[in-house]
Amino acid sequence: MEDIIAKVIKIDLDIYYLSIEHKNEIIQSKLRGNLKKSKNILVGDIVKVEKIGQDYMIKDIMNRKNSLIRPPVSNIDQMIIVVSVGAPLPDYTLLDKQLVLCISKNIKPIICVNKIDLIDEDKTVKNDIEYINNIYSKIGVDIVYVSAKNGNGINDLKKLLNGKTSAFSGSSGVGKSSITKNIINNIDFVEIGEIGKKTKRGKHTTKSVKLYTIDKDTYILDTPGFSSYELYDIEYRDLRKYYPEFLNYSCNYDDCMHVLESIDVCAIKQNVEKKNIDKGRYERYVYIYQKLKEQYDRRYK
Ligand SMILES: Nc1nc2c(ncn2[C@@H]2O[C@H](COP(=O)(O)OP(=O)(O)O)[C@@H](O)[C@H]2O)c(=O)[nH]1
Ligand SMILES: [Mg+2]
Ligand SMILES: [Zn+2]
Repeated sequence: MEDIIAKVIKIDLDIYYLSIEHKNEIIQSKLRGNLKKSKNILVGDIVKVEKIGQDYMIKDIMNRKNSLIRPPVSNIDQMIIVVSVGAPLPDYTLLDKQLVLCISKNIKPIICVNKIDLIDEDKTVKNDIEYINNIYSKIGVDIVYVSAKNGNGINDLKKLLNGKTSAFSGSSGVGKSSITKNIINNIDFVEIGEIGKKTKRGKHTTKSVKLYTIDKDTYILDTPGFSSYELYDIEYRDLRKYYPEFLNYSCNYDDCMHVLESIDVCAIKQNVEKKNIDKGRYERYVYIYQKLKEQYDRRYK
């Protein structure tokens, strides 16, 4: 029999819930003995499955595109970074950290600007929309403007999700839940929590990371895990690699960190001065760099 290719959407002790590729079908499976010790399967993994009698068995795990430790998940295609132009106002340091995380993990970042219905209420709304549009589209990030309140832009966002595995991130109050609710409205939504109940296992045994199937091959990660935004495995020396606008310029020294070096030798500082690089982005880079370096120094002193 031909192998089935499927995606792990939930793990409940030794039961793996799989969504079959190109189908709206979910099956339960177990791990074949020889895999048990060697591999730690994550939600998001693509696996090869065989049917033995009535049972589905995972016999192989495909190579991962990426994986995260917190939350433990693999093969995230894109991150919908939600920022709000009403309360809470955009936190650009947080936004930049999220972009660094995405770029370092080969996850496509998409900035989702929410609460655009507030545009007439306050001048800061317009300013923030303009700033985001100017600075972040210039460095190659896709931006989508929505209002979870009146539904504007939600269809554009839905289109971007098609055929992809997406995670939502952003601080509390920006509208992640409201947007998600809007998206899964009117879709034949597979509530995997229901499947969990049939196994009669305690709820507490379920790992909190799971993928919602919103269509064939279209998944949304459901996890509270993207809330601390520590860049836990990024070396301060590598931070500069994850700023697309820095890569256009070369400094006098290959190992220039663009922080303590003099402007005479640092092409990044020169181009901040010339306004080719946004000053705010640069200042936040320095701030994040210093935090990462402090962390590093504390660990290795
Ligand atoms: N005006 C306006 N308020 C919104 C919008 N989206 C969400 N909110 C409100 O913002 C608050 C936080 O939303 P919520 O979805 O819980 O944010 P989360 O913490 O990111 O999940 C709630 O009071 C929502 O009603 C929007 O598009 N416009
Ligand atoms: Mg929420
Ligand atoms: Zn430099």
